[in-house]
Amino acid sequence: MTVVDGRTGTQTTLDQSLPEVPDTAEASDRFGSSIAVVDVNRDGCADLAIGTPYEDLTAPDAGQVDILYGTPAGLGKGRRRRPSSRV
Ligand SMILES: [Ca+2]
Ligand SMILES: [Ca+2]
Repeated sequence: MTVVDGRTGTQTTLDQSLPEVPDTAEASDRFGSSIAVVDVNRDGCADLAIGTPYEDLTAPDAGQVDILYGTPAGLGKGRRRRPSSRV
């Protein structure tokens, strides 16, 4: 999926092959099939919640949600966390 920075207009393609995105890209994951912008850690920078409904975890197609934290330097440039849950 492609994300456009509203301040700079910079376009970034996100998938699970990037170091700031946990896990590995598989065609059947459907990474980014749902997204939400929210300030999860309440630091004033928008964060991106990315749904991957068919990610294999302990069970096939369990699904997960990844959070990419926004920072003044850009999306995914700060610490990262991988909260996983069924989607
Ligand atoms: Ca994956
Ligand atoms: Ca934030």
